[in-house]
Amino acid sequence: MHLWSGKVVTVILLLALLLGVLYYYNFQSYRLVVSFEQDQIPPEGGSAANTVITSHELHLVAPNNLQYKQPSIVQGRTDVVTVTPWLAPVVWEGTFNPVLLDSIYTQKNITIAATVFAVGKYIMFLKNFLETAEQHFFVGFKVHIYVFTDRPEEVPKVKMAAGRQLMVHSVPSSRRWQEISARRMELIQTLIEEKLQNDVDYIFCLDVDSKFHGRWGTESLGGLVAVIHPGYYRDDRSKFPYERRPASRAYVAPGQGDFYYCGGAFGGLLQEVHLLAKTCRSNFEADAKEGIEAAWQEESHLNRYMWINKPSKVLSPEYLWQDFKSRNPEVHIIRFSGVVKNYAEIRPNV
Ligand code: 5GW
Ligand code: MN
Repeated sequence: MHLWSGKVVTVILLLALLLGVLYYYNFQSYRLVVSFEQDQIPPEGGSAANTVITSHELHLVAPNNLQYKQPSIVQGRTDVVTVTPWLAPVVWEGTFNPVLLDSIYTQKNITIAATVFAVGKYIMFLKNFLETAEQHFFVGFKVHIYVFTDRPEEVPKVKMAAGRQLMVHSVPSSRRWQEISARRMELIQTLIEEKLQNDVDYIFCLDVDSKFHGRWGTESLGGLVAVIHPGYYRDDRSKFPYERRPASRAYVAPGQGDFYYCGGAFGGLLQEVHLLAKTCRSNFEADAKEGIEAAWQEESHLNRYMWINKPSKVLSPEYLWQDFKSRNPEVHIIRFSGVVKNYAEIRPNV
């Protein structure tokens, strides 16, 4: 009897040891996966772990007297996907109530920043961009537009509504697109660090060779916000123009990738966009040191970033169409689109 219970104790101890070893092994491999992905993030501070995200998303208060159409739980858009597999909303016309959203966000007294680069001849696009932003971009909200240009004296005088401001920052001229592109993320990173920390809640980074045609407002707010590229959204992921060389830090392997996102528009909470800009810049620069330039420069790095760091809100191609493309039936409204440009005329010929 005594001997038998001794054996039971030994078996139990052995089992416990085995479980301990298994648990340790599992924990180690989990840590390996995590630290591999963190290679994407610069080690010197600002990593996801020590970034404090103060979110306006967490508590949505509506005014109690607002009258609006009853939302349906069984009827809505059925021709498009309105939620990602990680349950982020995909914003299409007909999925949100603009009056309700505006009344929720008005109470939060938020400020939205937008950055736009107009280097060299791209200054010619700025007037249209700014004038149409006045008509459609966060109308009725506090908006600060930051223009980065080498031609500050050519910035058009556009009349802006109360609470909306234009800030002009000088940048050196550059003949190489690679330099302009590389510096975009750096300038966004330092702008956030040095100027925006205390007065801005959300930021959007937009291409200047585009203009607004319809509402772009509070429905687009989220932690990390990406826009679906209009050129590829019906294609198989094998056709997406991701960076395909493993040597690049923008690499996306075959069989990976959710959507192909635009480099010409992205945004979100200030802290989220800061981490994105910092990470993309550091990966871009580390690639450059090894003589690698990703297929679509920062757009490739952005796509790699969004594959690992899933956007919490995805904007449909309504939010960055292209003027040369005819409108597809699922696109009920074009809100923002890239203008047709004469490359020979506007780009520095290097
Ligand atoms: C872009 C391509 C080749 C050489 C120079 C440029 C360029 C881009 C430039 O000379 N000046 C400039 O301000 N940019 C900024 O980068 C603009 O904000 C522009 O919207 C953005 C992205 O370049 P795009 O719009 O030519 O790129 P795609 O992919 O929209 O055609
Ligand atoms: Mn563009």
